[in-house]
This record gives sequence, structure tokens and C-alpha cells, in this order.
Amino acid sequence: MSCFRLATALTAARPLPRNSQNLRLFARKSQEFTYARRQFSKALNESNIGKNTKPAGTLKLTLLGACIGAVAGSTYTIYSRISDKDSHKEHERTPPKVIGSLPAGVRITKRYINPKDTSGLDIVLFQFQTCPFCCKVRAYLDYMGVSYSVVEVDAVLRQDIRWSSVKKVPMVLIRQQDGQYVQMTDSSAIISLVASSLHDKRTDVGDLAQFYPHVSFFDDDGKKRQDILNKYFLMYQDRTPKNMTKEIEENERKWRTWADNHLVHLISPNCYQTLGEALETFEWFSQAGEWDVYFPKWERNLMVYGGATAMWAIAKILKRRHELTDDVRSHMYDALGKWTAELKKRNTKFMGGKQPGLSDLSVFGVLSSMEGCQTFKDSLQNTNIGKWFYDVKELVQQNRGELRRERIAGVEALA
Ligand SMILES: N[C@@H](CCC(=O)N[C@@H](CS)C(=O)NCC(=O)O)C(=O)O
Repeated sequence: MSCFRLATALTAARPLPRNSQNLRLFARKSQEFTYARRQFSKALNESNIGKNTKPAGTLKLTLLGACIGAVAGSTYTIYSRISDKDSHKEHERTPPKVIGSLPAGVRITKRYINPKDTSGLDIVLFQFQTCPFCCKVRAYLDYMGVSYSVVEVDAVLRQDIRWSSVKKVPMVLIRQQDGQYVQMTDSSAIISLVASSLHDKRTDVGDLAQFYPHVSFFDDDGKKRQDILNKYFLMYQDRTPKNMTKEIEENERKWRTWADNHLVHLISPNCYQTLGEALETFEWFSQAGEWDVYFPKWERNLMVYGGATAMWAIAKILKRRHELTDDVRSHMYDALGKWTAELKKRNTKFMGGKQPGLSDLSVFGVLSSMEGCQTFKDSLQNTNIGKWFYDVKELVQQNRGELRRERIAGVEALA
């Protein structure tokens, strides 16, 4: 399939993460090999072998060189095999899963139905309402006026994703033309896939999803990891829109990456800084996610009190991991200042120009996840983020489909 071949080429052409262990290992071995070769030539020169020698000496020298070369080559190969025995597994490529039908027992919580939606997409989003990654996906779907169904997953028990081997949200199931569902994980890959599909309605979404395989690699600690390396790339194939310049694409990728790799990591250490703030945050989650509507009281309370305590403890680890100082708010203010300074420099309403682009929607999505938290209120007072945030919010809300509830705690599905 040509789509898949292009995906293969794209992934192969893209550099692996610069700091990945396997690249370093490869570089080190190349250096060792080059060094060994240089040492050998140097030894030859210094020993004067070959100088003023007769033809017979040349033959001997050639044989000697060949033998040393063979021994060095074999040793190097054996050494490589032993020390790098898993290297053949380093670039495993796992395409998105396809499942025959919606898993039994999946309970749709609500739907957003937009009568103007022409995407032809049938999307089921598994989410936690206030997870920043899920907020990003919703911000994009809402802004683009795409209809979708939501399965609100209980963050503690996670019964609604029991069928899936991936236990993280957001996750989507999107109906292919053959009636099967392609399962896409990772917020940025989901957004890129839907954006690619909106751009290219002729190609089956299942085929486009093949452009986003998980690829394995080793991280700095030698741990094997997987990621969707193409997740910030839209698959325009040979139909790149005229107004999409390389500069715009690169800038979008830069800020989308920043939202995922930097901004998002500032949220937990801020919003769960103290046990009190963690509880307040979870009460807001409960309110925003309408947990009292969708879950029985005992489950809601478990999520609020269990979640707040767990996150308060985890936030301390995250703060250390991301090397944040005790003044966690200042990191948030700095990040928001960086974003607004860039907008000012560009002198545009949004990073995407007159309308929000993918990076606006990603940054907005991440920030909207903490809209009811003290951190957000403090950020409004201490930075200039408010104007841009509410401008994006207005457009997202304007374009969003109509809400239709499907599941109420203790009540069977609404007609
Ligand atoms: N890179 C992923 C991250 C998703 C993620 O970490 N989701 C969290 C919720 S905010 C989760 O599901 N955590 C559960 C777990 O790690 O088991 C994305 O962008 O979707």
C-alpha cells in the first residue's frame, strides 16, 4: 500500500530522538572502529614495514594485513553481537490496532453533535474530562466542528478501557470505511490524524492511521520506549495546502511539542502543590466532568479523595523529575510569558494568524484543563494570557456541536 510505504519512508527519514541510547551506541562503535583502523595504519607506518621492500615482502605484507583485518573484523562483529544483542528489536514498528466492532460494554457518556459537520468521521473519545491531553483533543475537535462521542473513564477503576492494552487516555476509536474501528492513542497523533483526514477526505482514515505507527527506541537510561515519531506531522502527501508554508508547519510543530513536553509538566506540580490545593483541584474536576451526574456517589468520592491524595504525592516526584524549584508558580508564569511574548513579536491575534492554528489549540487545551484551579486564577492575574485564552475559548465554544447526554448514574441510557 503506497500510504504505508510513504509512512515508512517518512519515519525512516525522520531522525530518531537525538539523545537515544542506540544512536549513541552506534556512534561509539563507529568511533571505536575508526580508531582501530587508524591505529593499525599508524602501526604500519611506524614499523617501516613496506618501505624499500621487495615484491615478496609486499605479498607477505598484504597477507598479514588481510589476516589482521579479518581477525579485527570478526572480533568487532562478535563484540557487536554480544553487546548489542537486542539491536534488531530497536526499531520495532507497531501500526495502530484495528478492532472489528465497538468493544462490548463500552458506555457512551455523551455526544457532541454538530449538524454542520461534513467530516464523515465517527469518533469515540475515551477520556478524563480534565486531563490536559484530552482537553487538547476536544479543543481541536470542537474548534473544527467535528461531532464525536465521549466515554468518560473512571480515572481510578478504568473499567471502560479494560478491553484495551493501552491504559492511557485520550484514546479514540474511529470507524473505517469497512466498518472496523482503528484505535489511535496519543493526543498529538490523534489531532494530526483527524487534521490529515479533514484535509484528505478521499483517503480512508484507517489508511491515514497507518502513517502513525509506534516506533521503539532506547532512552537516555537505556530503557526501551515507544513513541509515535510522526505525531506532529500532518500527512498531506502530495497535496500540501497552498497557504501552508514550511515555516508555518515548523512553527506549529515547535509549539505543539512545547505544549506536550514543557507546559503540560508544569500543571501537576502547581495544581497539587498542597493537599488542600489538590482537593480543590479534584472538586473542580468533579464539577467540570459532572462526575456526580455520570458516576454513583461512592465512585465520585473515591475519585475525588483517592485522586487528590495520590496526585499530591505524585506531584512531588514530578516536580523533582522536571527540575522545578519550590516556587512552582514562577515556572508557569515564565512559560505563559514566553507564549505571549511570541504572539506579541509576531503581532498576530493567534499563533496561527487571524485564526487559531494547531499550536493555539494545543496550548489552549492544556491550559483549559486547569481553568477552575487556583493556578489558573493566579496566572490570569500575573501574566497576559487571559486575552488570548478567552479569544480561543470563544471560537472553540462557538463551533462545538450540541451536547447530548447518554449516561446518567443510576439511570439507563437516555433515548
Ligand atoms: N503522550 C500521551 C500522554 C497521555 C497520558 O499520560 N494520559 C494520562 C492522563 S492525563 C493517563 O492516562 N495516565 C494514566 C497512566 O499513565 O496509566 C498523550 O499525549 O496522549
